[in-house]
Amino acid sequence: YDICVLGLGYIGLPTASIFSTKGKKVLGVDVVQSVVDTINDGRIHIEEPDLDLLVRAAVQSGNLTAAVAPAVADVFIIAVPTPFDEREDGSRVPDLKYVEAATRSIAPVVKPGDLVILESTSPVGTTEKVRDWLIDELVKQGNTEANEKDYHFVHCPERILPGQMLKELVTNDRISGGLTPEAAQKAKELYECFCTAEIFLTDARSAEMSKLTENSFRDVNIAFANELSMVCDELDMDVWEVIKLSNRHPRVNILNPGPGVGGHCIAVDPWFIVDAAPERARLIRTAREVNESKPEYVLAQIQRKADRLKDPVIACLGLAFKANVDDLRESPALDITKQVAGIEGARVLVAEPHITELPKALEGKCELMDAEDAIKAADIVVLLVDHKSFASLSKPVLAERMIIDTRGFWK
Ligand code: SAJ
Repeated sequence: YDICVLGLGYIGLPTASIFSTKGKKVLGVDVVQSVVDTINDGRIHIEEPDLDLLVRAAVQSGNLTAAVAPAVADVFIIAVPTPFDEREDGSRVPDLKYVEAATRSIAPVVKPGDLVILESTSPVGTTEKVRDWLIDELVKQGNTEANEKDYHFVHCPERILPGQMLKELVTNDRISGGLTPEAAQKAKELYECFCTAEIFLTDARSAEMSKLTENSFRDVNIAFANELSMVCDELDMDVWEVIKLSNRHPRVNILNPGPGVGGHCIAVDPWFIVDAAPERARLIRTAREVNESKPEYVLAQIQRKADRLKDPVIACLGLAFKANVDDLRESPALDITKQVAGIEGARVLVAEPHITELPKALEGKCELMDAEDAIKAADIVVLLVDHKSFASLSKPVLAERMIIDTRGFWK
């Protein structure tokens, strides 16, 4: 193979597919057999606009094959998740077990001259660990001559936005951070086959830190908006009006308050910086705490309205972590809905146009229904996700309901 991509999730699958459509022979590796079978069938196991078409084209071209174990290739791209463990004080520590396992798994097939690229978002220093794990595994497997100089190691973080991944994969600038300049250059030349934007060369640690910094920047800015929304509530003011006016200043661009920050990137990556420099990363940590407190704050708002009614009917609109995606992981909307389901005497209706059955945590506790039917039946309507389809809900019906619009969507 030209390229072996380890991890066929939200990043690995589009990346493997796009390389295949550019004529590269790609082996996609995933430890889950059903994922491998689905892809070899030309189908997909995740939802992302047009990804199905890309994967089908890649598989039909004969250039993309999936398997549960890696094989000989010139390039290995690691795109596995980097989850975290939670400490008692609420802070998070990155867990690199999947990156380590993926790295060690290529030892039997990697050869001198190969390029090893880490795409997974990782704490500073991880590319160096990848190098060390690989050499350690090679030595363990009997290759006592194994030398790090024979391989090229690079961190080339993904930056694509769920919901518009295929466009951003091609048009976003990228960073190629090598353990050596030669390695960075090699990765740049590889990505140039589909990336039409600029690719910047740097060292691996700077690339790792840049990626974490980008997501932390967004988190801090969303925290500012979320804090402002709570301040305005206390002052009995309309935060949306305040933001709209403030944003008319040429150097002010406040983001949107919401029910909290979800997804597996922005809610996670800032912790990797906090973990690396706990005494210094004060603002980044506080921003995380502000954003993490928002679901509870929204729940209290709902509870106060529910307390005024006997057997309230509450409609929760949206479960996804953000608008127009089907991804419910790390979703504040799901979190809040779970808690609403626990409100004494309440009947909870859920509308989420991107799913056909309720997630396990809500089964038997809520009713999944069409959004229009849900608002008609409800006393309290809670807008949790600004899905496009919620824009056209009946205004007269909404006007007669108690509304908690966490996104300022109906303003
Ligand atoms: N959110 C708000 N208010 C806003 C913007 C977002 O509450 O004004 C919430 C969203 O509802 C969602 C969360 O923040 O719950 C994150 O959504 P997002 O659209 O900001 O970002 P993600 O997680 O989908 O993707 C981010 C992107 N990073 C940046 O924009 C800096 C993307 O480019 C990265 O590739 C991705 O993380 C990643 O994989 O790291």
